[in-house]
Amino acid sequence: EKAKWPKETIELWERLSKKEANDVETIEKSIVHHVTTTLARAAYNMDNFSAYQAVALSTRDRLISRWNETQGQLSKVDPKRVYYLSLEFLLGRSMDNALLNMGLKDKYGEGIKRLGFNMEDVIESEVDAALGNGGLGRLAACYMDSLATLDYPAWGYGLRYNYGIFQQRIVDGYQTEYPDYWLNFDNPWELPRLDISIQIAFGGHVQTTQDEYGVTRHTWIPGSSVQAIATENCNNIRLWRSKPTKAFDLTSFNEGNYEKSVEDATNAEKITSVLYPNDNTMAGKELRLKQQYFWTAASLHDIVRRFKKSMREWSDFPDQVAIQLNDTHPTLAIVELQRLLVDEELLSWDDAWEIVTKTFAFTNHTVLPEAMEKWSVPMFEYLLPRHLQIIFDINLFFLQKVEKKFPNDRGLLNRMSIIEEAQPQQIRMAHLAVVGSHKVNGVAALHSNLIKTTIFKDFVDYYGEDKFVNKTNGITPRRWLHQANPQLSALITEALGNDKWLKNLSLLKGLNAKAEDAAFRKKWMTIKRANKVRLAQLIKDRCDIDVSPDALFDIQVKRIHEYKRQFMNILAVIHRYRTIKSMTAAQKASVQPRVVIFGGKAAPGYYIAKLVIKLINSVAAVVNQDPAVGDLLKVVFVPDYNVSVAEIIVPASDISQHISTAGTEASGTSNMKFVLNGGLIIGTLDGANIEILEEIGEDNIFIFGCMAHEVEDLRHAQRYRGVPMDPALQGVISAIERGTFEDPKIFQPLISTLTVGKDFYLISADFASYITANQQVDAAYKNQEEWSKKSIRCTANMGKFSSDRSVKEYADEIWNIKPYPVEDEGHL
Ligand code: F55
Repeated sequence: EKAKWPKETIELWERLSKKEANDVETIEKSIVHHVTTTLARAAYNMDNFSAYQAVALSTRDRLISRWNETQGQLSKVDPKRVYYLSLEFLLGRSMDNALLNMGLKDKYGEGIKRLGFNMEDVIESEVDAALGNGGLGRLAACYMDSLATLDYPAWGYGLRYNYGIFQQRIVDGYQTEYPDYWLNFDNPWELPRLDISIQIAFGGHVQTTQDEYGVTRHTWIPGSSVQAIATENCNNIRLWRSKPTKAFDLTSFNEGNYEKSVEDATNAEKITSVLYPNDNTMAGKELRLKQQYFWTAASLHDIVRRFKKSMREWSDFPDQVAIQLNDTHPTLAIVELQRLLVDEELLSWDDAWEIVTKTFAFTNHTVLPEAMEKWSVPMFEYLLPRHLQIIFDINLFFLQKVEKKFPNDRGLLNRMSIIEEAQPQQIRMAHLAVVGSHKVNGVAALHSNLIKTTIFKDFVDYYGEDKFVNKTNGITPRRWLHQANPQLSALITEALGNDKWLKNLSLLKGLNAKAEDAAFRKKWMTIKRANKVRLAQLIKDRCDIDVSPDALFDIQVKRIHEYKRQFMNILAVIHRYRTIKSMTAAQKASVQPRVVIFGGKAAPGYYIAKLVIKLINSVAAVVNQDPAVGDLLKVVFVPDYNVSVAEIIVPASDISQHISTAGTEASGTSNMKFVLNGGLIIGTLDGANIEILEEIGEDNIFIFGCMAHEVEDLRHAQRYRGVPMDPALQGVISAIERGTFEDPKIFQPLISTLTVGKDFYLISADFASYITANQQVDAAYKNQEEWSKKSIRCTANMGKFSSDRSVKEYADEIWNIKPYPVEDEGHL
């Protein structure tokens, strides 16, 4: 149409769509414009929150115009794209990040100050987008940041939950959960795409017919349907929400059943109501399966619609589309694409299956058996009858090929089958994901090797080694250093002469030389102290506990889980407490003061994890008010740990704890965040700790405990040879049982997990070396000059752990996609 316009019209559009200028006055005008029009408020009834809304809307205007330009240019090139399917995107706040990425934070800060507000308070008014549980969801957010930064053509697909991960409050030492209704006030970071709406079907039955050539065709006749509506954010994430379908409303309504039609509508909206709060455990709920199908079907429909615009052959699909499965949660996408190609596009099974397997790749995040997704066949059949048939066919053809390669091995077929022969039968989603993908990856070197020798061993024998690769996780330095630790970021930029390190993190190596510079070390440690003061204030505000920023800050923040061993940490704290209590005044004088900080949520149904939180709080209550201890030891549980709290905590640590039983933590990513910010870590030889050790060197990390290959023998010895409990640990347990911390009856179920022969996570086996490692930390911290060198060398050698590196490896070795830098045309 543009071609038909007269010259004047085109010129008018071009003149009026020039980008807004970046001077403070223009910025102020746009803020005030949003206050007076979009928000319909006036200066005299403004508060921090409305200031936030106005700054957010103004920021969004600028983001949208840049983003539009990118999308417009990309759609002309139509390159191969990657689609990152994740049920979780743990984004946190957006405004600070967006302003920093556009290089406009200072200008906006100045403008908002002149308008009578303080930028830090305005930033604090934003609520977190907490659509994730922990590491897996935050990884997806970091990857979206890197994909955008590196100009890869990529879309994230997820669900727009009305309720994110629950808010945690501590009542009488116990965790209580509150709904996180994050959309209470409009969300300025999303754009409703009411034009993008798809019908998603459920239930019903399958009709089998012969076509004119005598070929059997299957048609799914659904029993009900809901609508999927898209919302988009400027980070290329498309989130679906469910709505009742018009047609469906009418059916019940016309039958004169008003109540039923309202009930159906409510059920439709339920699908995207709430994020399931379990990490590393499988709930098996019908609503969760509905979520998974709703989301994968909507996303695939959207992907296929975009592909069809290009009028290519179906066989070109894998050259245009790569789909990454973030864990097994989106595995139904494999089945849905096969169904679309065979039932609706009428491709042959084999042609379709070749397209499917070339398109998908699968990331595994755990080896814990309780986390493996399985769906009961009867429930699945009721919701998705045609998909069940397809899964049985995929399994049949797969097992026939296995039988051909390894004949007469019933055991092997049983182990590899997608269907577990239980009562009732179960669908093993991890097996389906492996069979339907061309690449399977783990998230750290140790973990990628472990999956090849344990859960997927038979599949490696069958497919060969090449299908199974490693992609060590990474984190975005834009949020986790530049945004969270602005002072350290500025010092690094000053030291290196520019800020190129932000997009090429290996340049941090240049800081190694600075470790020898006493003046630089002083600046470095002054910033660490300022960050500790900031955290001490948060602890005062949230817990009303006074902690000294001169003490060693020792931090363990992550989801509460037995395998992560927060229990072992608090047991060692009790040991420390008892040691201090037994000391003379002279002995106490040489004790290194320590503040032990915990944070993290327990899944609401995870009884033992919740007891660990209670124990931490009971210990804190006793220790913190014991005059015999004073400032030598403080214990803090920071409630409601989330991304924005992490942004305060991470820069403030002297030491952080990553102490999972070897072989259980697939990677860990907070370990990377702490070390990048100059915090040392104490950890086991597990997950990415091993690779961090390789990068920063053994002088800059405190390693203890057994190795992954020793775990099996240790468990066996414990169980069958009755290895006695570690004596120091025994002393600690006795103290709890004597009632040192509240009524010991409360903690009996927790203590029982340590019974000889049942200590599955090997707390007793690792306890002595854990205590020793903590003593080494105290000793090392006494020498502040040497400690500061270690701290600088930590940051200097963390380049590998940028999510830019991870994403580039995925792009080159799995997705086969290239970046498309977009030129800035200076137009909206
Ligand atoms: C959420 C839901 C289900 Cl059903 C299962 C697992 C989860 C979940 O949150 N998992 C998770 O966070 N896994 C973690 O992934 C990180 C990123 O790869 C790893 O660093 C971490 O080791 C792993 O536990």
